[in-house]
Amino acid sequence: VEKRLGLKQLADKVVSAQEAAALIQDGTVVGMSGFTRAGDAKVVPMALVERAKTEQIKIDVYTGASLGPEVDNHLAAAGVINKRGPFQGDAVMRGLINKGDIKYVDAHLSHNAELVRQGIIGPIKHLILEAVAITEDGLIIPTNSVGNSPIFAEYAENIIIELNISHPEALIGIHDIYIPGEQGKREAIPMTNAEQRIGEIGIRVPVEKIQAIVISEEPDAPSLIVPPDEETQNMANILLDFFRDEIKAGRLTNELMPLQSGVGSVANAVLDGFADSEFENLVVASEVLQDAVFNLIDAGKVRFAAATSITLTKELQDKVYGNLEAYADKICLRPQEISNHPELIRRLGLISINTALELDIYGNVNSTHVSGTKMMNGIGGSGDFARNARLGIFVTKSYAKGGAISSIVPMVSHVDHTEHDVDVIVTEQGIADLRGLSPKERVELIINNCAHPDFKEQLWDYYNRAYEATGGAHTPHILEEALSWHVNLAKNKTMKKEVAKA
Ligand code: 0RQ
Repeated sequence: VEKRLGLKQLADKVVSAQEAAALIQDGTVVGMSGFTRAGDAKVVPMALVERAKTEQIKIDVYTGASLGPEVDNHLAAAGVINKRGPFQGDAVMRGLINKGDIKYVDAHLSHNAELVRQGIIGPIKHLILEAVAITEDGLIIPTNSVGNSPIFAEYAENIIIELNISHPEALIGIHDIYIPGEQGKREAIPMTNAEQRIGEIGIRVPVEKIQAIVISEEPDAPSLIVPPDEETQNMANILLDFFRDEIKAGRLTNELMPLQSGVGSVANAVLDGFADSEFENLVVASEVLQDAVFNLIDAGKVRFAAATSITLTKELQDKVYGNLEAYADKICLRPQEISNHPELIRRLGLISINTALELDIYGNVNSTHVSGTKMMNGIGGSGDFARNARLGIFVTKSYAKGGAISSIVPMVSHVDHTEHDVDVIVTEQGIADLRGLSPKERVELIINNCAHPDFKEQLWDYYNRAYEATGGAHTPHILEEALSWHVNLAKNKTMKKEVAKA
């Protein structure tokens, strides 16, 4: 502990998790560190769960992104969370959101910091921040994620540190903390390639803001992704062929452009597909580094990877954290405001790969709402990237729930990424390159190349009748019928219907 607590004057701030949790006040806004189950505040929230057994306490919780079971499961189930933002990915939390018990503010992850600056999120009474060390000169070194912690630290009234001594000391030096100033007075962000370091290795805060320090040894909850299967492997192959065509067309080189890949099993599998390819010297400029990125570093394919968090399965956690020194000069963790900054995504020319729940025949994408009403996880950073990337790619299997659901529908039941933000769609069936195409030109590619064979005829039937009914309008729809596939699903547990043969 002494080695990790460089600022000796803080030694008398060390308290138990219970004592720290007692500082949190009912009805306040609390920021917490953590991004996709990495670098989460853990022991103080669990002490709050205990406290809630004998006392009514409700708080608004803002984080980087989704947290592990301590917050998004246990703290939620204990009834402590009034409002949650900006991202979650937990079955218990999701259930409470969809029951109306928790208010959820699902937001672009790059926007949060500006909302804090403007006082829309706040006033933040406490920040609970997991750190691997506090240096002699007062820098707080975060653990496996940075997320929104720097902006929360700037605006929070009080900071509670969870000094987690189970994280390797080799994390010190991996972070690059740069905070843009006030809008209107701000300089351009001084980064012209993704490998540059532009900030400090930790978060600088006035020492008097540190109210308490709790020593912790809780590891991060491992990621829950499942290994690639035949279909995700196929999607990866389709995407790699697309990149080869882009090289032939002179738009990309063998090093591609910096890659962003979203959360989840599909996105991870797609990235894994690079392992046996000819692409090399790749740079990853993403939000989350999942297993695949470290496998690609090991395979000598990725030369540098920057993100705002590292989220690994148990197996990879042991491998990577047990040998972090070997990766130290190849990885970098930044605030999510920087990893997801539109200015940088556009300047660096990112290739972004995110996952859709469903998409429609014109290319609008729903990434968040099951059948238009029930929240799944949230938009996360997918919108930050899709809109501003050089190439905005969406991947999804063409079907869900054993084939009862078509991921390609006449009209999406909720829009996260409009047709204007979606360049390329990949399913296990094939690819639709929508760039430069008008809505009616897209239909053919999306249905013929990407839809599941079970639903192609039904999609064409809808489109042809919509075309007739609107006299070939810019975006043909039969409004009474556009969402009928979702209605059918609710009533009959399937989107399939008998198509009348002409
Ligand atoms: O549910 O496991 O109960 O069967 O949705 O679907 O196919 O396992 O895909 O794990 O990659 O998640 C969009 C949710 C995909 C995720 C989403 C059901 C399906 C399954 C999961 P079951 P898969 P994944 C950067 C980027 C938004 C945030 C984002 C996500 C479950 O990728 O949250 O991109 N993205 N952030 O059965 C009903 C459909 C369905 C469906 C799939 N059409 N209708 N259910 N499912 N399609 C990271 C961050 O921002 C932090």
